[in-house]
Amino acid sequence: MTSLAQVGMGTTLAGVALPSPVLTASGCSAAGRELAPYLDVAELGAVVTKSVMLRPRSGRATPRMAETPSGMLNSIGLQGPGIEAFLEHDLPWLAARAARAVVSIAGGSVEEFVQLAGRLVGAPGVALLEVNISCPNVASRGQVFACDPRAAADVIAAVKDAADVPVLAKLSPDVTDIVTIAAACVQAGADGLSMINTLLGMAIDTDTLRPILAGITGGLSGPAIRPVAVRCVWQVHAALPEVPILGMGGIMTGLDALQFLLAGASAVSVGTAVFHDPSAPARVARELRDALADRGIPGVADVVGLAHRDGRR
Ligand code: RRO
Repeated sequence: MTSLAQVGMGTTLAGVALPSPVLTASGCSAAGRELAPYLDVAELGAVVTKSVMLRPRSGRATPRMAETPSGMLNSIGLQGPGIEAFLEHDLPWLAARAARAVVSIAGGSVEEFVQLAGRLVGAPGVALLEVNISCPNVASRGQVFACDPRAAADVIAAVKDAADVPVLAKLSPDVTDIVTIAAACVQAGADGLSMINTLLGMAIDTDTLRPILAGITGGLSGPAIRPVAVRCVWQVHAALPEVPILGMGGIMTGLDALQFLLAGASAVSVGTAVFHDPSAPARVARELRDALADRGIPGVADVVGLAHRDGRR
């Protein structure tokens, strides 16, 4: 038995030391302020901010959220204040609280991603960039760079040139072979991978006889997608065992987080869970620590990829 106090919760993600392996997930708690009444943002591994674009954006028409069995659909469409307001209001708020920021950036072209990365050079408190090449709620699938290895690599290589912190590529599960996309991003210079973004889904209202979301399709998240996410982390870790992974997709409990670590993630993001429990990232970290102690496991570093140990594929 390992005592609770003895469990090492620190982890390293793409060369960055984090005090906890549990982070927020992009898009689910803006830039962290909403969570402040419920947890100490500095105790999280990091706050992963909502994808920011160059300019302010109002997003898609409403309704843009819908509940589904064990999950939810969103069709937000990259609503946000734009990079200048983000730099003025959001990052300083996190830095003042000694929270680490993983800044998610999204662009419509390689050039937009490069400009965003450039604006973030030297910004206070930025630990990593998460390059969102996988937003499902865009006008055309051609804009989902993560669905094509070449397009994904072009974005990542350009961001790497412009950035002054390690870069994670955020991948989509909506591809034939996620390992091909992961390998292309790593080849292009990604320091790590975030997986997974939401799955493209839709729901139809059987009273109005119309799609529920104004945008028709949306991104599916929550426990419904957890087995898909664990499978993606497993496949990529098996193929690229040295590549750091930030895992996410339907994590509600410490045991869910443990699954991702066992599959090969070095840290995890908690997203959809905060909609009904805003303290979820802190609670998941406590539950994970308890689970490690119960199993006599000294620390997070001892379980990363452990489920692969007998070579079963
Ligand atoms: O803003 C969104 O609609 C959105 C984004 Br950027 C994303 O990456 N994933 C998602 O499910 N929704």
